[in-house]
Parts: sequence; structure tokens; C-alpha cells
Amino acid sequence: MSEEEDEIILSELSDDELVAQMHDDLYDGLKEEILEGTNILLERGWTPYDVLTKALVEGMRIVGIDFRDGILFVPEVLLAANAMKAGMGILRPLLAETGAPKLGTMVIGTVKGDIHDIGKNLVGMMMEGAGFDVHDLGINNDVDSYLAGIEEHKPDILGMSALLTTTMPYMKVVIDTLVEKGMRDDYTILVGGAPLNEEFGDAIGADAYCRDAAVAVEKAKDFMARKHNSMNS
Ligand code: B1M
Repeated sequence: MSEEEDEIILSELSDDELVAQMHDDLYDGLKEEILEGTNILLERGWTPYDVLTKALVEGMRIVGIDFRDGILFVPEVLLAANAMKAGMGILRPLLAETGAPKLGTMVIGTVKGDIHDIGKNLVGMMMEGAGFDVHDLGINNDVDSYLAGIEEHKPDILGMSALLTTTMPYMKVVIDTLVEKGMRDDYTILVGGAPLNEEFGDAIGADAYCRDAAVAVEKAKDFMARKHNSMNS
């Protein structure tokens, strides 16, 4: 077969084939193909949320398995992450475009020592889409950085993300500092990241552990509703 015959035309694939191809392309870190695939699915009437979860997040889940098993290494995973971010860049404004009424403000950041930001970015995007103003502090945040973010943006909700078992305990350092300063009860604190669980969230004194971005939105809405109810009663 000639090279030309081997070439895959993404727009000619069925939806299922295209999604499977996007998982492969994400695995191979092919940013241009991910951009193209994302646009094709949107043109076919897919919701931004479905493109995000079924094509991109699922693709990254597969990358994560092979990273864990030593089949993929950091440089390859970085390429996959860049391709994923490119796709998320297209979806971000669409997810934020829901016209939902403003529900509250969130400051979010990945904790000190940790540079993983895809999950945090996704939570930020979904929170924006649900009607929250989101201020993203980025990665590798120490206590002072969180305090400065809180001071500047006066959020209702503080979100922290950690992807490493070695960095997740830092969330407790941040919460303990807020307790020491008498500021803990001024904010709802939501935490998330692959190595966390509900027990950990309880143990460090967070208001809730969020398994994924959808749960983060749910919890944030719940807490805002409770806050308004208590202010009105
Ligand atoms: Co990293 N890495 N990584 N990595 N990496 C993991 C986390 C790992 C589990 C892979 C593995 O071995 N199986 C492992 C951690 C093991 C452990 O601690 N037990 C690991 C390791 C070891 C490392 C390095 C140490 C590798 C090395 O250098 N030898 C190194 C650490 C660097 C550092 O941070 N200091 C490292 C580096 C990297 C890359 C730079 C290559 C890249 C990050 C690129 C980037 O983020 N810009 C990377 C990636 C991509 C991963 C995996 C493959 C994928 C993470 C991801 O983006 N998932 C990851 C494997 C895995 O998680 N299974 C892995 C997709 C994302 C949508 O999911 O982040 O879980 P997730 O977010 C979800 C939920 O967790 C939740 O909602 C999100 C959306 O649904 N959530 C929140 C997350 N944050 C939240 C905050 C909230 C609420 C919900 O606040 C309210």
C-alpha cells in the first residue's frame, strides 16, 4: 500500500472510529490531530462535555495506565498532555458559554511540589460553565500563594488539586494555616486529585473530596445553596 492510502482522513471516520482514533492520537501526542478531531465532533453536534469526557479524558486515562505500567515515559506523557490541553482550549469557551447565572467565586490551584494541572484545569472549566468566577493560581502553590489568592479574589470556595501521594499531605498544611489564622470557616474547601479519597478529605478537614469535575460542580453548588439559605434564615 502507498503512504497516501495509509493516511487516515479523520473526517471520513464514523463517530466511534473517530473517538478511538483520537484516543490513539492522544496517546501519540498528536496535537494537530486532536485539534482536528475535537472540531469534527463539535461540527457533528457533539456537546463540548461529551467531547471532553469521551474523547479526551478517556484518552488520558489510557495514557495513565501505560505510564503506570512503565510502557510510556515522561516525555511521551508530556506530549499527550499538550495534545489534551490543545483540545481543552477549544472546549473551554464553549463550556463557559452556558449563560448560567453567577453562583459564586472559586480560587483553585495545584499544591506545592506538584505540576499536574490537567485535572485542575478541567475542574476550573466545568466550574466556569456552571456559573462560577474561577481564579486559577496554577501549579506548585505554597501556603503564601493560596493566602494571596484568597486575599485578592475573596472567593466562596477554595479548591486544591494534588496528583501525587507525596504532595497531597500539603493540603493539610494549607488548611491548618487557615485554621491558625481564624480564616478556615470563611471558605468552603474542596479537594481533588487521583490519589485522594473521601477519608483523606475528612482527615485533613476539607469540606468535601471531589472524585471528578462533575462532582466538584455539584458540591460547590450544594455549598452555595446552603450558604444562601443560612444567610436568609
Ligand atoms: Co504524572 N503521575 N508524574 N505526569 N501523571 C501520575 C499522577 C501517576 C499516578 C502516574 C502513574 O505512575 N500511574 C504518578 C503518581 C504516583 C503516585 O504519586 N502515587 C505520577 C508520577 C509518578 C509523576 C512523576 C513523579 C514522574 C517522574 O518524574 N518520574 C512526575 C511528577 C512531577 C511533579 O508534579 N512534581 C510526573 C509528571 C507528569 C507529566 C509532567 C509528564 C504529566 C503532567 C502534565 C500536566 O498535567 N500538565 C503527567 C501526567 C499527565 C500524569 C497522568 C498520566 C495523567 C494525569 C491527568 O492529567 N489525568 C497520571 C496518571 C493518572 O492520574 N492515572 C500521572 C487526567 C485528568 C483529567 O484527571 O488529574 O485525576 P485527574 O483530575 C480529575 C480528578 O482527579 C478530579 O477532577 C479531575 C477531572 O475529572 N480532580 C479534582 C483533580 N483535581 C481536582 C481538584 C478539585 C476537584 C477535583 O478541586 C476542587
